[in-house]
Amino acid sequence: MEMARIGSTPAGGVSRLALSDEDRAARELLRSWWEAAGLRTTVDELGNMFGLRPGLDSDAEPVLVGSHLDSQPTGGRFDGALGVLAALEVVESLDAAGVATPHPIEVVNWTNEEGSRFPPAMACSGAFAGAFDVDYALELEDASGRTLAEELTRIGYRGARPVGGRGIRASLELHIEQGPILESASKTIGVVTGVQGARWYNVRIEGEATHAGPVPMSRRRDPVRGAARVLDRLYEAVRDYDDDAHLAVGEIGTHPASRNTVPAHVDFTVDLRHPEDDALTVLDASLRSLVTRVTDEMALVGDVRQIWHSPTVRFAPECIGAVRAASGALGYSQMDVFSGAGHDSVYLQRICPAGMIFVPCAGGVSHAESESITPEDAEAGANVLLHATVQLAGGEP
Ligand code: HGY
Ligand code: MN
Ligand code: MN
Repeated sequence: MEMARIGSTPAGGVSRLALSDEDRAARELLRSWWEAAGLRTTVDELGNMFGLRPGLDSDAEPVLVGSHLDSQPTGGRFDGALGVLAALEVVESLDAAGVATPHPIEVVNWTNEEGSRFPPAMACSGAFAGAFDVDYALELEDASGRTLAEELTRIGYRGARPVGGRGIRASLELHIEQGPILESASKTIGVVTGVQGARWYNVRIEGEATHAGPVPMSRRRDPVRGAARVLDRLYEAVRDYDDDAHLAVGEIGTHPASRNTVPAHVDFTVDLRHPEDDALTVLDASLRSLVTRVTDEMALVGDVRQIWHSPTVRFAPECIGAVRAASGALGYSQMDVFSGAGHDSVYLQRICPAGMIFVPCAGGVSHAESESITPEDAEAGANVLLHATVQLAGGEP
């Protein structure tokens, strides 16, 4: 709740866009809590923050436990923050219990998980895992043209530590489900088996700017009509594909944006998701072909650029097992869940055994200011995170 005061919105959510002043304040508060817990804080070149709790074997590879503090523009108080703060709770609980683990434990706050301000999502955990070059991430731009590098420097988080390139024993992340499955099934713990695939696009429909009044409708090349037809057909194509196909159009913009000028072009984003990669391949082709068909029939010009492809990921059986065992030993109701939302753990699975724990969120709502969880579910998630972390760090759960 104290963290949620940073970037808090009147409607009860948070707005803490990556590398904003609010993100900096959240990072400073987290660092103060980490240091009070005796953790040594390091920051890498992409602003990823690490707090090290030494293990009995100082040469052993660390278990990473964390999530992200950046939020959507009108985000919720728990998306990301629950996992970062539960990781701190794990360290504090181990210290209070006087428990040491063979492997070190490193708590983490990943930069720009959301990819809302600096698309694509998870680019900084992706660079840590070697999926992107560090320079690619540094050069990501926000809508005003500011780069991730400039903003890291501005808030004082362009660290010295190299990004990734080191051995990791395993990683765990506690997160709210951000969907309705656990709540509908009245289960407390989601044992996350994997994450569905995602493809992000920037689409431009080009027409011809003209006066909103005199020009006969038949002589206009209005890109808004084209975009509307593309979107209508795209929603139908996704609906007709199957119930696991997901589409969101989060940003739409006209240029110029003036009420009495027919725009020259319309830009919009497309977020396609599906648990099966080959389904996304088919939907990619559908998007491209319907943009071509609509723009041909309306004498417009279309451009479809894919800016991100995150393939479907299955988490490590070892981590799934540790989460399942911890949840069982603690007596929580549990079920396997395949994640509909993307997470930094998607990229960590490329370099180490990764796993996630879900807890329910009210109504399955997230990426909205009304996002909420119960303290009991937060505690259950943190307890499972604690015991699964100890197991993966070589201790006795
Ligand atoms: O887009 C996602 O799934 C994540 O919330 N960044
Ligand atoms: Mn998240
Ligand atoms: Mn999110």
